[in-house]
Amino acid sequence: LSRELAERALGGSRLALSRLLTLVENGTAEGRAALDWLYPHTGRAHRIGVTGAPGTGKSSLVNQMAHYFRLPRPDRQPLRVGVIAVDPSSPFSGGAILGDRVRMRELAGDPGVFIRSMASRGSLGGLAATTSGLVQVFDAAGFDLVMIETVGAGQAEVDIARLAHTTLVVEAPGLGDDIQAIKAGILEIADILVINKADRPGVENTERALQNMLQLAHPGPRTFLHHGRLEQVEAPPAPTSAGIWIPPVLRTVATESAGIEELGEAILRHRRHLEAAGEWDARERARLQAELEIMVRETLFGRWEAQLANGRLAAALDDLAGRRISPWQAVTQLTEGGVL
Ligand SMILES: Nc1nc2c(ncn2[C@@H]2O[C@H](COP(=O)(O)OP(=O)(O)OP(=O)(O)O)[C@@H](O)[C@H]2O)c(=O)[nH]1
Ligand SMILES: [Mg+2]
Repeated sequence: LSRELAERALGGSRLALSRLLTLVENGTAEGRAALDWLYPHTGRAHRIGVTGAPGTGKSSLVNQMAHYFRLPRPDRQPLRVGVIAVDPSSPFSGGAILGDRVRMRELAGDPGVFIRSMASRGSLGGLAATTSGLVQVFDAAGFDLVMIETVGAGQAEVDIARLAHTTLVVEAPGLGDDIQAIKAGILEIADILVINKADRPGVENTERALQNMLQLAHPGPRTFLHHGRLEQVEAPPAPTSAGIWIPPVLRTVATESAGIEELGEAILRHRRHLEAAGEWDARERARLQAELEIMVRETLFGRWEAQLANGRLAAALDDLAGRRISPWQAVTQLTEGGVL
């Protein structure tokens, strides 16, 4: 079943793609088998993370960008765009936020855009791993760009941003969003900063605040710091002829399609930068290592949980709470007997 679905998804069937995404999202055995089969076909898609505080206009921007990348340009074919909205606080489809042209295209069955919402709750094997599986499906099915929208600035968003080659952090004037984002360290992961709702008052202040933060954050090889674990794997990349990427700060008004071309082109320019600087492969490797570690951890934990005799955990907790054993003694007790 999964092999057949995967073949049909590769062949361009939207129904097969949709079913496959569901199998993967639900963490089923068929989903896993399909991913095994699809994996050799992955590795080409440009993964773009879009994160920021609630209501800053991420979904509106994603829709506008999807539309922009579909336009034929003198220098390239229309690009195929997959979208994954992780735990959207406002539903993606059916809302007024969907650009009319994009929606019409969807209705007309444009195989070049596919939008998928995903609930974060109850995802098996961790949100980042599940999202990664969905991205692999889009990638194998030939989507050139996969945009991943996440809300907020917590660890989950940072983990998901690590999946991306290019991370957009979306801010809006006022509301102190910039301060929140800075607090959470989300700026560290930004490759492109977007000030959306630039039609609102206070845009200059937000821009100044972001520029100042960037200057503080920037000296030296901060591109290297971006996607986390890289530094533990290899030495910082020496500045190459491709130079160091300094995250641009761009203004947009998603509701009026303003600034979308500049944003779209900045995303594509970032890809070229990563490739020229050798960072595309370095990020890929760092991401694979991070994902592999997470998956091994989940697998071992699952095995440990499965073999645990009834009541053993409760008994150990009683002993811990009663100060009869220490936490490390509890770990030793609970893992002895060749769990792995
Ligand atoms: N004035 C103005 N309003 C905008 C702009 N972009 C989006 N909006 C409006 O802001 C509201 C939120 O937009 P969304 O695109 O849903 O924002 P979001 O960041 O995806 O929201 P969540 O996914 O719920 O966090 C909607 O009512 C949009 O119409 C903009 O550039 N200017
Ligand atoms: Mg949204």
